[in-house]
Formats: sequence, structure tokens, C-alpha cells
Amino acid sequence: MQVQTLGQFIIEKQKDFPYSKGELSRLLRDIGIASKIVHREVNKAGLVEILGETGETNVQGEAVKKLDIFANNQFIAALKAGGECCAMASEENEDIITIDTPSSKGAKYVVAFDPLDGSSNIDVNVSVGTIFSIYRRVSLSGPGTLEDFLQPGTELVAAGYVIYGSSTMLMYTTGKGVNGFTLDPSIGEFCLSHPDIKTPKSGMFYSLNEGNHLRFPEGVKKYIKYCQEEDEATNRPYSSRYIGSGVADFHRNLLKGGIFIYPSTAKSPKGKLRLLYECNPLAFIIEQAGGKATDGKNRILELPLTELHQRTPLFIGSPDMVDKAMEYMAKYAEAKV
Ligand code: P6P
Repeated sequence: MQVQTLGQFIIEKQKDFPYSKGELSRLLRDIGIASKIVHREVNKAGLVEILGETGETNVQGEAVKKLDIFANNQFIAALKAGGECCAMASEENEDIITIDTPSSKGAKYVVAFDPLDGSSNIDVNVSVGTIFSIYRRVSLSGPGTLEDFLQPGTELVAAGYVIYGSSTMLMYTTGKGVNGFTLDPSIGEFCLSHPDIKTPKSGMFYSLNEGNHLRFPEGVKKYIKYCQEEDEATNRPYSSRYIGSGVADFHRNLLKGGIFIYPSTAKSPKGKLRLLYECNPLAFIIEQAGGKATDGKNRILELPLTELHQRTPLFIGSPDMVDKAMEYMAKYAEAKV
């Protein structure tokens, strides 16, 4: 079978963008390069002095793992060197990272990313991931600005994620479907393995941290009960699958069908996941694969983005499962937690 690498695929698809002069293609290439370097370190994390915590906390107040910082530095370096983006935003950095090298000042794009999502799982060998989203800048020239990032998800030009698991895969969309590439370490190339992915209309998995049950919105509690009822016609009860690494839970549900929910909780009244570099990119992907993503009421991609690290509740996955969850959220909207 003819292997098609990520690079070949991107160039072939470039004709879908008649006005593109290859900048987006080169940007996706730069992300692929950084992903391969992170893959190498993640896959030997247990062997080298890169496990454990740095002793610092990030802007989210979360303990920073050494591999978090390593991954963050790799993506920053690769995007700076590539010269195709004029600013970046990272989960690990409080403010945007402006790039004012000569080649980047004229760059058309900005990139937001979570360099290593689920990193608290690294020490126990659970899959982790990188999530990225690409916007066209709205500022006219010079280094990128905060406004370049404060755009709704409907303005996304491209989005994707890398999952560092039993194999390393890069999944992305530019608005013309979702394609998945598996890294072949023997040749150092991401190879097309999952062309034109479509998520099942319904699935068997529901994913959420039931430790927060007491403070879930009533609609979530009722939906969980629905998932647990016995009903052969709708293949219930579903199976609860929650690994605590969003990219891993999302990836399983994308391929097999399912729903991932991170609602508002006592600890995270606005939800835990970040709109810019977690929810919007995953929402773009799931919609391109035929699924849905909401905040419990509104479409994620249409949510106004007013703060860099803005959080939102997230319901994402198979369309029929998200619709059912929304029915319960609407029906019990007024019920007090
Ligand atoms: P909790 C990881 O920190 C993360 O951002 C997602 O990857 C994951 O789905 C979620 O948080 C887990 O959060 O509160 O259930 O541990």
C-alpha cells in the first residue's frame, strides 16, 4: 500500500486553498516537527531525568511537570523558527508570546496550544496529548496581538491534536474533514492512517469525573442516570470510561463513539477546560467528523472568547448523545445544584 506522509498530504490538499501560498502548510509542518521531538521524550520519560515536577505552578495554578515545560519549549521553538506565525498562546504562559523576527512580522497566522494536556498522567504512563488551534490574525502588521486570539471558534482556520499513546498520532482539520496520521518512528514520518474520520452518531461510552457528582448540574445527573438504565433498544447501559487525560478520552470517543462531559463543578464553576486551546480545537474537529460540542446549551464554536485562559463547560462527542444530554440540561435548567 502506498504510504502517504503528512507532508505529502498537506501539499496535496494545499490546492483546496487557492489563495494560500503555502504558509498554512508550512505551519502544520512546523507543528509536526515539534510533535516528533515531544514524542521522543514522552516515550523515554520513564528513563531519563524528565519525570516529576519542576516545583513551579502554571497560570492555571497546576503543578508543572518537567515534560510540560519541555513540550512547551519545543512548540515555541518550532513555531518561531518556522516563521509562519506572528504570535502564540500557550496553556503554560500567562500572556501571549509575540514573535517579531523579520520573517514572522508579516506572518498571517497565530497559534494557540496546550503543549501537553493530561500531563499529570505522565508518571503513570497514561496517554497524554498536545492540542492546537490556528487563527488568521486580525491585526494588520507587526507582532501579533491579544485580539488575534480573542476570536470565536467559527473563525478557526485549522485545529488538531497529537496523542502520545501506544502509538503517536496527529489528527487535524482545515475545515474539509478530519484526517489522522500515525507516526512511523522507523522513518520519522507521520503517515496517513485514518482518512476522512467520521464519528459514530451514537456510542457506548460516557466520560466524566463522577467524583464531582454531588455538585453536577441536575441535567448532568439525570443524563448519567439515563446512561446507566437498561434498555436493549438503545444499547444501554453505556460504559463509563474516564482516564483523566482529555485528549485520550476524546480520541477514543471520536473513533468509537461516545460523549465526554466536563460540566461546571464546585471547584470549577465555569468548567475546567479552556475554550481557546482545548475546547475550540476539539469542537472544530468533532463537528468536522459529524459530532457536536456545546457548553450545555450553546455551540462551543460560537462562544465569545474574551479572555486568553477562559474556561467553559464542555459536552462533546457523538451527535445523538450530545443531543440527549442537551435535552436533560434544558429540562432541568432551573433545578438548583
Ligand atoms: P479532573 C487534564 O488536567 C485536563 O485538563 C484534561 O486533560 C482532563 O480531561 C481533565 O483535566 C481531568 O480533570 O478534574 O477530572 O482530574
